[in-house]
Amino acid sequence: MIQSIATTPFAGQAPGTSGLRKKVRVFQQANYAENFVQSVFDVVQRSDGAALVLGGDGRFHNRTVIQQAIRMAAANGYARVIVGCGGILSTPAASHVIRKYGASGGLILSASHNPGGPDEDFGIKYNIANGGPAPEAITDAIYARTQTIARWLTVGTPDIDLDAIGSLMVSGMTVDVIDPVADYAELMESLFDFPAIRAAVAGGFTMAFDAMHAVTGPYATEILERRLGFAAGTVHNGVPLENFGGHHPDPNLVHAAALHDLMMAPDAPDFGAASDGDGDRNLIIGRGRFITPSDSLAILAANAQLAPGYAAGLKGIARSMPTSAAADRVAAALGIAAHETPTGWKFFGTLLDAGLATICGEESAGTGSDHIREKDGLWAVLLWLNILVVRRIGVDALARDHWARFGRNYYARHDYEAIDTGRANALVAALTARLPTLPGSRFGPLMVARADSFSYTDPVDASVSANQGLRVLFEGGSRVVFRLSGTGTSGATLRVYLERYEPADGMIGADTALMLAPIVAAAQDIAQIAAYTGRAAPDVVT
Ligand code: VG1
Ligand code: CO
Repeated sequence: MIQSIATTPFAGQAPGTSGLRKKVRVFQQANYAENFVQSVFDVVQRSDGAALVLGGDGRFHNRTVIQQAIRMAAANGYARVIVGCGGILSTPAASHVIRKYGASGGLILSASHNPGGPDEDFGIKYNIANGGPAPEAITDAIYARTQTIARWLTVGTPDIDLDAIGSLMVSGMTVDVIDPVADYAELMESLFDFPAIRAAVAGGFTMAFDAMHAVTGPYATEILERRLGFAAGTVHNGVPLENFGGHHPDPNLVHAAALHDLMMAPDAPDFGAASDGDGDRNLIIGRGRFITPSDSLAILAANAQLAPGYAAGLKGIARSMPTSAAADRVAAALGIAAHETPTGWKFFGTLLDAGLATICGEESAGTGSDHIREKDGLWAVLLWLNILVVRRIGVDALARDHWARFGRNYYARHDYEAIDTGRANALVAALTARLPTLPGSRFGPLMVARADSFSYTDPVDASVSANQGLRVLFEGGSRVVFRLSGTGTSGATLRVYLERYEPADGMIGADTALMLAPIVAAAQDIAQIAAYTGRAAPDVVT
């Protein structure tokens, strides 16, 4: 029996960079999650017999929304729901499951790298049939629907047993509770040289992986410890917790400080890595050497053909605009296209579907390929492992080798978190107004060559996305980019992206902070960050 529940719209249900993210308390309001899920179901295209994939990163409130979404899917005419056991699916695993089973789309319940728990964050994102995040045309339509919604549909069935693998019926709809790890692990085994990695491990190669008490724990334990033979205990914090142990599941040098300290010690393992709340980000760190995500993208692209899944070479490389240009140099050397998109994985989908790019990446620790349509944390870890063992080289040596060939893009991101929204908007407005006056201006040793607001025209579907970040480009290839985060849940977060290029015969072995100091000073001057934010220094430097 389908029940129609009357409701009224909530303000502010606009999906951001990656889905709708709000405080758990906001999501716990009556009708809040239901309104958003119903708006998705009202808007997205599907045929009779459509399947929906459902899973999340296991954070607090995950099970509640999963149970409700199953009832709502049944009431909205889905023939089948495929849900990860325990309500668990990492974002990359969900993307793969959507593609593998031909689902019409999926709901991924996650606020990704944001903290979890009753007083922290929750999120819902919708992915389309190609496995990727819904493009802006769809998220805009979903948002519009949330502003007019008057009812949501459900069936009055009890909660299902999410912890038993198998099939059952909910009001005429099939629900398949699947092993969340198996399909994904099989895909990874098809892409990478597991025998070569296993042999290196047997020969003494060691690593540490920090799952940050988030969703990748079970995936990493199965793949790294069971299938590749790394010692038990290689996976740290491998048990997913609803509040991620009280930490931010954000794999950067601030929140994965324990891994960083371990890897900087003289007796560190050969390789270190971490992943985020929903498993789509990665941190790569060697003994004594942190690899910036932008460098990781470039190094992976330059060596990808060493992995069986990429032996045929790459069709192109895509990166988000704030990501450093290191990958562009690799693309030029390989004679393939380099694409520059706005921030957010949803912009890579058309390029991947059209065969214009094979590998994509973002400076925010996201890397991935055309094997799915999301960024993929463990994929990046496995490609690194594959390259290291085939080349028989360490992380630091590989990075130095890369810079000696391509030059080095020194890079950092400064985040000013939870600042007043009005002040953040004022900073952006003032800077936008100032942009046309900047070319030809000198800031210390730096001369501004160009300044603009980044606008993107998708080469496949010709859709235009404007206002995607303010860029100040200096002569010689250095630059600073300013943009406001679209994933935060309190106030505004200003991100300042700093980059300096040194050619291969330049200073490629220097300290990043020293090399970027003139650009940091210029950024302060250009955007008046301290005056607008009231902050003397960023909250997070990555
Ligand atoms: C951030 C990153 C962006 C990433 C997005 C989702 O967005 O900058 O590169 O795609 O998070 O990542 P923003 O708008 O806050 O800068 V995840 O792993 O949190 O889904
Ligand atoms: Co994530």
